[in-house]
Amino acid sequence: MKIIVTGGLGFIGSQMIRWALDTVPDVQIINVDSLTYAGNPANVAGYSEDPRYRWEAVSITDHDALEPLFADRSVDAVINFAAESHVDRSIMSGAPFVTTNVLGTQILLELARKYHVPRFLHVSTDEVYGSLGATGLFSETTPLNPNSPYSASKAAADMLVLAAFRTHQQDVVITRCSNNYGPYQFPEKLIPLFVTNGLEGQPWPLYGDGLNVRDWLHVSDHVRAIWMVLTEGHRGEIYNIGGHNEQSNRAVAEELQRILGLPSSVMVAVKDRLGHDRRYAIDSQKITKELGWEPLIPWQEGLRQTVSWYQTHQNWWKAIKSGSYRDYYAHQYGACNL
Ligand code: NAD
Ligand code: TDX
Repeated sequence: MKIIVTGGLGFIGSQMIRWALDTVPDVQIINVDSLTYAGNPANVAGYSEDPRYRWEAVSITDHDALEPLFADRSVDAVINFAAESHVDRSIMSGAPFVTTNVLGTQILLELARKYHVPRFLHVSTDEVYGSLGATGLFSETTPLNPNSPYSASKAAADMLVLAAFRTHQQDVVITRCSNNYGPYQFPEKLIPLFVTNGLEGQPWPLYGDGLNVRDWLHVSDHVRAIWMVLTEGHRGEIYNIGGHNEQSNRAVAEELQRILGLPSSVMVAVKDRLGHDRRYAIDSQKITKELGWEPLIPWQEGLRQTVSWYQTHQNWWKAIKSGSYRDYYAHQYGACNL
């Protein structure tokens, strides 16, 4: 089975590649990743010499560079992970989000259609549904109501994927997952930011009152679900993926404090994210009933393993934090007096 995986040098895409090469003997992977700030070849270290794997440093917005990868008609599936993925960055500048997440997805869809790729799996997010109040869950039929430039660009991409199904009967499937955590997550996101700041003796910037809620899922549970949808999901369908694991940001921070043995003073209240979605929570009954998927990694165990990974892989994140990421961090948190 020959698959084009886009964004395979990022957090979730690299987990997908490592899992597939470990688990699926006849898989062949072309990793299309243009290596933005979030991509890192070290995320597939130990796998890049595998003859079943190759990396193409191409943007999903570059139609002409992509076309030869599709032209021999031997590709069985596309899994589209490539995206600008960080909400705070989209608040600073939304244009790259529109270019990659919207235009890039449409270009991939058109090439997959032209060269008769049998399946196109688009990796989306629960953020397209907007924000919940204190109760309720997002189901696949919840209307799209995105609030940030990031989530608006993801929602636009979802609509283009569904349009390809309705207009051309193209075989597409969409997954919408809740917040992921695990190894190799870029340290701009909540959990790796707090863990690595904790290991460096730096404070934890908790936005607003710290009571915004996310539904956390281990990244390995997410990629298992994606594989099930790829191989068994029904064309034209959307599958929500969630962890049944709602946590406020303050509760996440308190759990990390316990694991790392840090005092509560490590948390510093900073100004809130603009347009900060209050609560996400996923109803994932459909994927469970239709495909038999369930999360396997318990939250506290997964979080401990994740902290341990960051403790034993300091070279990985220190290389990131000592580079151009420092400019982003200074810009994002400088005004917060950290
Ligand atoms: P990430 O930011 O860690 O990785 C994104 C990858 O895409 C990087 O390797 C980057 O180099 C690559 N990329 C960016 N623009 C590109 C372009 N134009 N062409 C080719 N490659 C490009 O992201 P992630 O957290 O791994 O998220 C992967 C996907 O999963 C995204 O589509 C995101 O919306 C979705 N998602 C993420 C989460 C989460 O919690 N992280 C949850 C649900 C859905
Ligand atoms: O410094 C911080 N302080 C803080 O309080 C950061 C970076 C975040 N937060 C809060 C904001 C959110 O309520 O923590 C929560 C999680 O924030 P992020 O890690 O930035 O994730 P989120 O905005 O929820 O989006 C993530 O999940 C859905 C991914 O980044 C998206 O790509 C995915 O679609």
